[in-house]
Amino acid sequence: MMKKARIRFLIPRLGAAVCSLVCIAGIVAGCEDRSAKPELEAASPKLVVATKKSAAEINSESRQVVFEDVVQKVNLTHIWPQQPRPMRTNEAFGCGCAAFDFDGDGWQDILLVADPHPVLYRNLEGVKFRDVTESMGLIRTGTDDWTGCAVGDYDGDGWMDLLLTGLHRLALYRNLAGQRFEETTVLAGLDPGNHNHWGASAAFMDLDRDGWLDLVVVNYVVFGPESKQYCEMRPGVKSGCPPKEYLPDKGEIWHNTGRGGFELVPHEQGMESTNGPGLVLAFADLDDDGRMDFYIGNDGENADLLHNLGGMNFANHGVSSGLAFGRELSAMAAMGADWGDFDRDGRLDLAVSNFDWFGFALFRNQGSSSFTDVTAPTGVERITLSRLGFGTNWMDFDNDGWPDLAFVNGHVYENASEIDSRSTYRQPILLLRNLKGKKFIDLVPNLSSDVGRLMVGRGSATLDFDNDGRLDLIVVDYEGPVCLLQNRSQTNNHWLKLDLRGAAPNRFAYGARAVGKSAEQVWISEVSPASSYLSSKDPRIHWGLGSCGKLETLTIRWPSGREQVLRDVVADQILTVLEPDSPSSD
Ligand SMILES: [Ca+2]
Ligand SMILES: [Ca+2]
Ligand SMILES: [Ca+2]
Ligand SMILES: [Ca+2]
Repeated sequence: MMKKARIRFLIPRLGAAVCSLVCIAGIVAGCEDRSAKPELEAASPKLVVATKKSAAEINSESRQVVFEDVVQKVNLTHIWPQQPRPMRTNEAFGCGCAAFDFDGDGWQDILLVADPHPVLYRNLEGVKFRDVTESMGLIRTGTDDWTGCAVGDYDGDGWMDLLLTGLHRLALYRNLAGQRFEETTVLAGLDPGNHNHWGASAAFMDLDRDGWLDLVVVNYVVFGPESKQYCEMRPGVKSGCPPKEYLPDKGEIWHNTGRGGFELVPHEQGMESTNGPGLVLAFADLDDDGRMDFYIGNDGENADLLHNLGGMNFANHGVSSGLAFGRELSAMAAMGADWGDFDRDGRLDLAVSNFDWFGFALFRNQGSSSFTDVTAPTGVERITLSRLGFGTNWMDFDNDGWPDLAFVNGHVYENASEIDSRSTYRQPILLLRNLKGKKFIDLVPNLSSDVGRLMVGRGSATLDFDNDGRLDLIVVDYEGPVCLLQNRSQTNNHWLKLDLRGAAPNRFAYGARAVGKSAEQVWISEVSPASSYLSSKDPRIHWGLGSCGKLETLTIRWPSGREQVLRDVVADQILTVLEPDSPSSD
């Protein structure tokens, strides 16, 4: 029995931007062959032909994609200061950023991790941002070495809460109805000193399916004032030390008690089996059992894949899954990671960034928790070889349905060129266009110079800050101004954005899976904002639909296990779907 879905359409709130795209879309029904359709010309792509491809080829591949750094226009004023020279590892580590809607007005706000405190910008309807750090209670004094951030509604009150990680620091903030953040670290059973761990990426996710968001914090190495501070990678060239100089640290899993706090899950239930030094984690339900599994990227050691066995027990399938190593079975320096179905076979694949001269990695999901390294055949190895990558995000630049890939880059040694003459400290980002799941090409050489500026790239997060159906990207330049790449691509392609709202206490439906189908095409995403490096993205699911004006079916598997099927879902809207309150809704 089909129960009526409780759906709200947000379009009337979103103003002219969305309306104009809807108007461009016109009247459509399902997917048609759009090969004969005229394409709109891009606004002002500055074409510089820098590869062996013909100018015509480059032109046709990149003309739709236009990004512009709009920080000045929208009043994002933060600048990260220059770090000391020589630079120690903790000074090169960098920081993350987050996109989330802290005040529940439908517009994604931006948080930048910084010292001595983060900077929070309220999004004023996609036009401007206003610094609300002080009025929201996030000012701190005398503390530095903040690194990452995680976002999630840990107390189930419908407001997004915030966690900050750092070197021997941790801070949990409860969101008081979008009016103020109140620090609850100690109250929630967490340690403001992070038990002397060097915290890196962290994430909220309901791991035992009780509805309450648990917390995973990935830790880096054992490091303190007594540790070796500087190394000479070449005689006379002083820099921070590689992780091998220190003991690797392991992460922690914290179970949400449902009574306002967390308790540590014993290490032998999972984290004991991981390798460290941890940098990043990313969730996906790989065996389809409704329990979220997660990848942990380590620095110079095998990566881990924690398979969720239920009851807060985990088994490490890193090696058997094929995700533990990069090229030539060597461990990666896995800084950034993100799941996305690049070949559109209905299975989530994994992209991972890496140190320079090794190539990043793209792992194709073969099913049964088994992965194949397709970095070389897809062209990703050649494109990424000279880069040292951090932030990693799947994002469909042009809404053609094929998830594209953004990598944010910058070396860890400010004197990198003195250590290896081929290396550079500041590097441009990579915007890799996905050519139908077979090849990737970098569009940055063909985009304007503000997009390809050299930076000390670290964290990054996708978001649609202006709610126009085109995914934008926020980027940390750790020694420079924040970068917000507004997507101004001109295309006739359709899109759909899903804002899933689960039953309490997991009100933002973390761990939900959405599968869209139309004719032979499939789209799959899971609600899991933790990704990239030290960062948290816009939690709404965004799909480019190409020529599809509607989805024949949209199946949502809620974290509770309920499945809901919506039919004939029209494109070009931000669709809020509320979890039905009775079981077996379809
Ligand atoms: Ca907001
Ligand atoms: Ca909350
Ligand atoms: Ca796939
Ligand atoms: Ca946008």
